[in-house]
Amino acid sequence: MTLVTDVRLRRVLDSRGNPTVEADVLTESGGFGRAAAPSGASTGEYEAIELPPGEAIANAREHAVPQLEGRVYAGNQREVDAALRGADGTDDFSGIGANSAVAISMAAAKAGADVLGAPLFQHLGGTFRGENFPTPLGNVVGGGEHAADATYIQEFLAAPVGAPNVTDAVFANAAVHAAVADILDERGESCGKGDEGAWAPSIDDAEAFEIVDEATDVVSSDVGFEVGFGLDVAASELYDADAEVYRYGDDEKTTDEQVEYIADLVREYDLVYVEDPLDEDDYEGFADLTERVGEQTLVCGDDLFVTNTERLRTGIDLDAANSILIKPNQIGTLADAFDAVELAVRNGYDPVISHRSGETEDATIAHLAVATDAPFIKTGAVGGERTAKLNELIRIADDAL
Ligand code: 2PG
Ligand code: MG
Repeated sequence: MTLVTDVRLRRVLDSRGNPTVEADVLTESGGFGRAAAPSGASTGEYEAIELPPGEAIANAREHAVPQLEGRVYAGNQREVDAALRGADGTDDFSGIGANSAVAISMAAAKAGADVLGAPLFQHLGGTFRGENFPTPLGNVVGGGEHAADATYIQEFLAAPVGAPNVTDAVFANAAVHAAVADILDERGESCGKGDEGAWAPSIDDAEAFEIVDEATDVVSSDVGFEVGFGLDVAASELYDADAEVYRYGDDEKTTDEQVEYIADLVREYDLVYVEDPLDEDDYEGFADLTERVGEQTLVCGDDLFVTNTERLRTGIDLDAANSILIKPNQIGTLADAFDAVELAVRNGYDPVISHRSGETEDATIAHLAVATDAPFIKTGAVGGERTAKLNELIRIADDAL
């Protein structure tokens, strides 16, 4: 039986050195699952609420754990996640914290898989055929909220779209990361890394485009398949709502100029992916851009949709995008994340499964991406908390789990 007998919660470290919530779920038959909540820095205004971990744990112990222990089955994800919602009693998980909720939800899924003796992606995805692997988007240069004194655009993402398999794709992104370091070195730019392990040089965005374009070209000819790149503009962080302009330091752009700027970048650099090119409230600006470049590239909503089916429904009605970023902690449970994927796929939107800037060694999103047959997974290029997911993808492909 997969009856949940124990739910244990604790504070553990995340990659920024902050505390986060880890959950253990144990079942009657000896099943075990462990998972930890990630945490964002450029969080969307409409995300589910992350509480300070101590408070999230105390509230979950008081309200959620008694509704789970001896009452729900770990193999029945919908039941677990409904119990979490019921115990929380709010729309945005501000009762027990989305960080407690997502850690318990993912740990229960792992316990369910453990009882079945199946890898998590099979438990979650059922009929996975093992043919299409998600292409990893690897953050190689970045700034924004993830690093001070670096680019305004938050993430420049290597995208090995021509890779014949996931292993080659993962190594191609690491090679782009290394090639960027070489080019920065040649240009005399020393720098550190941002929160996701991307280089964070004090250069302007135009120079970053040159460098990433060169690095992806070099790696592409080395590996013999196409390696393009994309962006997470994280434009909500650049938008000044009072002045109604996007601020790039002393430069500013109106919404029309921002749409034009991004459309030009898509054409000039053949960008394969553009995330959050406009503010999180600007469905119309998104729709304008999607109309212009949606045939050529993925226009992806992260802060716009926050993995929320209601916001995605609005976007679909307005033709705002053609892709949605899926972050389980933005909405609170795996069942909710699956609902968003399903709605997206039914409406021709590509789901992109994503990490957060604050991460742990938890590799659930690698399984989620495979289980949902997502075309892309965004999970960085280097660094232990990032390679945890990348190496798990390699293992899944190798069937060595
Ligand atoms: C994003 C993420 C992950 P954060 O904006 O897409 O790259 O960053 O977790 O800080 O929101
Ligand atoms: Mg984003």
